[in-house]
Amino acid sequence: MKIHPDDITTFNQADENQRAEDLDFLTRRLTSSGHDPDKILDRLSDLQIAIPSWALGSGGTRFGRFPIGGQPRNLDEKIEDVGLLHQLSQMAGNISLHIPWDIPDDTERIKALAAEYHLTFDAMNSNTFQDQPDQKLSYKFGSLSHTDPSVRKQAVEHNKQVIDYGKSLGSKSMTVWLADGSNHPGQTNLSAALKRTGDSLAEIYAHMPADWSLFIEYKPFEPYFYSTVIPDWGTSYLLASETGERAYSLVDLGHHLPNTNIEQIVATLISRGKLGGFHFNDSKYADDDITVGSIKPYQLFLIFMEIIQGTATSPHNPDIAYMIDASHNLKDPLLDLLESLDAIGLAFLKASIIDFEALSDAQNRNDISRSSAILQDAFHTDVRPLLREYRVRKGGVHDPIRFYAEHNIREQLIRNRGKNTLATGL
Ligand SMILES: [Mn+2]
Repeated sequence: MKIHPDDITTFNQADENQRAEDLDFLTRRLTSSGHDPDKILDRLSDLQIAIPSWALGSGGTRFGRFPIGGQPRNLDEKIEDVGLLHQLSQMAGNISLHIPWDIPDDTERIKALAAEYHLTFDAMNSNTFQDQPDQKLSYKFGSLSHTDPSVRKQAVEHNKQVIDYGKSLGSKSMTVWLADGSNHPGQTNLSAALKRTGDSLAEIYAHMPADWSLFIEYKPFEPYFYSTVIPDWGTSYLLASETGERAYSLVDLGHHLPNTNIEQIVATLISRGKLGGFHFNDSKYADDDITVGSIKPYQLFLIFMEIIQGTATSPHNPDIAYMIDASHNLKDPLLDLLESLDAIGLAFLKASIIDFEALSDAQNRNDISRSSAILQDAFHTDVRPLLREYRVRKGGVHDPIRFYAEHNIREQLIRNRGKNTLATGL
């Protein structure tokens, strides 16, 4: 669904004066503390967040699923939905495909359709964590790490095929989240499984074009509960370093044990030029996959602080591929994604207005109280006027969440697609 530009203009004009006043107040504050709001907005424009093709329908748990109506029935409709998110927010200019859930029937046509919505294809995602109906060998006991070379070969071939799809769509990277692991002590030889995984990754890497990157995602538990082959950033970093120059670690916020200092992991990886990808979500207990920023907004702010500082001092780190990796079990997926985009934009803007010079000075003097005051000052600044201004300037709407509700978009989607549609994905 494309929104008519007149609807956007009408919506934005409604409280134009109030917005101008709010922006003026913030601009004066920022300018007086040495910030250039236009420069900050330019940097925000570079922060495009990929929406995964599997996040547009209702999610579920292993206990059940409560679908909502109007879900996208095919890849075309998924692209339409991401296009809508991007048109409203101006922050979701990429789509991340999952194979085999979203195999493009005709890559040229799909590429052209995405271009119509001003979308490009971000990292491709393979799947060796479940068996497909037509699959010869089972991944029950692993894929890239399997003891049987023929299962490993099948998994490697699948990854190569995903790269080939990505090549024809203009993607430049591949994410491997390896679910391999074990449920029982003694079930696998841990070091041998890691070695086999490294060998499989090397084969996948060798298949990538020279301008592609490989992202290696880690997770401490689930779906296996005793061990996972790539449990933490250290193992991911080790594999990335051994696999090659264009292999990087990918940090998923939910893939850590409770209270892990994720911002420190981000800082360490960037300092070594090895942070390639980042997945947004939030959690209270484990990999809850709920709306980013809804539980720990301060953590998100601290992560962006490390990203901004790190990329300034480690220019050898590549541009980070950002993606929202959440599951929408109760909320309307599109609304939830718009909320996530808001949270990401606000955390980024707050981190952008940190007085880094003063912070560095306070750190060098070991003035803890001053350091923390500098962070609090940025974090508590209401930067919403700046995010609204960004969207309006780029042709989006100042408040995508309100626009979505007021224009009854879900109801329109249900009318167009039906009430009992099902989207492929988790
Ligand atoms: Mn992820």
